[in-house]
Amino acid sequence: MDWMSFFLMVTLTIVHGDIITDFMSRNSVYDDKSTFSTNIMSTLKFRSSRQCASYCTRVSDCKSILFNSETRFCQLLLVQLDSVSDTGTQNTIGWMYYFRKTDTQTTKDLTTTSLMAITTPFDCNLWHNFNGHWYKWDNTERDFLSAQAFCSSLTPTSYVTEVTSQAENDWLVTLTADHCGAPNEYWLNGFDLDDSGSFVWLESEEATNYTNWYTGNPSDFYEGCVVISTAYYGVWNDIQCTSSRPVVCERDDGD
Ligand SMILES: [Ca+2]
Ligand SMILES: [Ca+2]
Repeated sequence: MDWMSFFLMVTLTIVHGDIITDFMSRNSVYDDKSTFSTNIMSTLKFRSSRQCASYCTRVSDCKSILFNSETRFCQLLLVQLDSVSDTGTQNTIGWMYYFRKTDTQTTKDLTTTSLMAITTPFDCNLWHNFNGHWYKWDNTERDFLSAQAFCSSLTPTSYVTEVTSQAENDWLVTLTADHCGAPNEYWLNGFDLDDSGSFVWLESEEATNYTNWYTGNPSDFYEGCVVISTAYYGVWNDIQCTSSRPVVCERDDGD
């Protein structure tokens, strides 16, 4: 490395470090640590830890971040990690932990920069990552077949959400009700193929092993499609496929 490159690298490191430390502090104790899924606000993709940190400082509920410099994933956390919220190590390595300074600590910074004057709320029009899958909320009410067509028409292509765990079910409530302020009944991709009352996921073609049926459901009566009520604890109801509901589309990581 020649001196010019070295000088440039040092300069970039210093500038990079300064922007981070204005708002976020580094704590390597929680590098590569994981936490409860309910503590993860969302997972986004940014080019640098600086962009990840910057996004966090503009979202009021974001308390800390884990940024992976290899995959570029940026996890926004609703808590600062401590012995209670730390649930062990991540499946992958390369995660660096930063926590957001308290308001008192940043008051001085606020007056000296315009960055904090920008307030960017959670953007419901973007894809958001949860547990390795991407989700996109859409508030337009369509019948089930149109909702399916809508998801598959997106770029990248996707499918109506298939819920395979309690954590994913909770995430749909968080996304639609908490973040997007639109608690409602949303289509799921389950379908009662043979009118037997047992549902399969149309994308994975697997049986609905995890379910969260509301009492008395599936109730059938020509109700071959499924909705999740994010206004009511994420319970499921089978309804007629010709009803109109909004949708959350899902796609796999890397798609
Ligand atoms: Ca899923
Ligand atoms: Ca029903």
